[in-house]
Amino acid sequence: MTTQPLVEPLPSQAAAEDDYFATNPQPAALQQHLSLARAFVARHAVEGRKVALVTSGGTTVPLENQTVRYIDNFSAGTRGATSAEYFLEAGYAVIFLHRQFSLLPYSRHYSHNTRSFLDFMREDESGRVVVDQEHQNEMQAVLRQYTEAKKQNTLLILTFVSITDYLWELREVAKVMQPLGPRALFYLAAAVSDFFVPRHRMVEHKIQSAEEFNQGLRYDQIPHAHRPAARVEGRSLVIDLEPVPKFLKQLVDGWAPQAMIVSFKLETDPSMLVNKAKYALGRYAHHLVIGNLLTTRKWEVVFVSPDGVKWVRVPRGKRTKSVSGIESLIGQASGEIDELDSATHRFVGEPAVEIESLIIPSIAEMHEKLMANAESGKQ
Ligand code: 9Z3
Repeated sequence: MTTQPLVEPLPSQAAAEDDYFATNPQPAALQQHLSLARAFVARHAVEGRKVALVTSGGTTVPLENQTVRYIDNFSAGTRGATSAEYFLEAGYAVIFLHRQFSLLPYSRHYSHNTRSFLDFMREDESGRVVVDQEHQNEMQAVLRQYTEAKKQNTLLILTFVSITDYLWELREVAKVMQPLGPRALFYLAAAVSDFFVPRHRMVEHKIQSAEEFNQGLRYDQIPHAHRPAARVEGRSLVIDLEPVPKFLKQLVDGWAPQAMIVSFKLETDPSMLVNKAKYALGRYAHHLVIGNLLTTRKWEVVFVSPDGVKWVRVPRGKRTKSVSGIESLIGQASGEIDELDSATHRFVGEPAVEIESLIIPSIAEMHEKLMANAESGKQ
């Protein structure tokens, strides 16, 4: 006699993925993005350049199909936009897949809410608009880098908005990048939602704020599985979110099997960071997890790779300013006490060091080694 399992086995990862893409439609701009990506990849493949796909910004979770309301997260895309600049500086061509209206490489220097581009400009005596004297050098340097990236055609900018857009774009662009083999690098800095509303449980129209406008429907009288995921019951907005399939395994094994893959792990509790990053590396078996804490992410990160655990920190006195960051928490996640006084400021005129300027060269070095190994494995 065969015994029946009490619980249905979980669908395999691949089946969950197939189901996700079969039931959550692709973004309208996908095919257009893919033809741009194909031309970009083909060109850089011929020129033998390394290509980094940098993801950046937060993903939305729409509650309605004609979306008025959505869930979002904090990410402004600073990490991604800044990193893209350092990848370009390191000789990579960059596909910058970012949340629409989040920060962009180069223009990020002037689109900050505390430093808008207008603050850098003035009218001269003849009424012509010019960059003020104080910012000439800085803006010239940024403008030159930007112009160079445009001239060399080394930066391709693509957008997403929702979590579903993001997953479609990531999967399809990864496939377009396959011919690059080990020259491709994925740098997954976007803050990706873990939960979402599947299309088949999404209402078409704006959720009404009062139950009496639900066209006579009393959701509490409908079986739970048939209720829309987001709905008004009584006076409350009730939202059931479902887990987004873990796509990283598919990326590593299926969509980009030869590429170097760098993922990020974000936590707020210092005591969890390193373990969660190790867990992710063990689970997905890729090349590098970069762990960071919400409050210290601009000044310290931890590299967790098969080689072990390595902290990357901006030295005190060279740290960028941050309104939301908490400098005194640096060192907490590694159990070290930051022995220097947090009130120490950098010397006037000494530029602050962006942590991405330390992260990217280190990744580029790891990538060189992986490419060399792949090359010697072929012989
Ligand atoms: C990060 O950890 C990024 O460093 C930040 C950057 C989002 C903190 P900002 O945009 O912030 O500069 O303000 N990204 C998190 C990546 C993520 O969501 N990872 C998922 C996971 O850990 C999927 S790989 O499960």
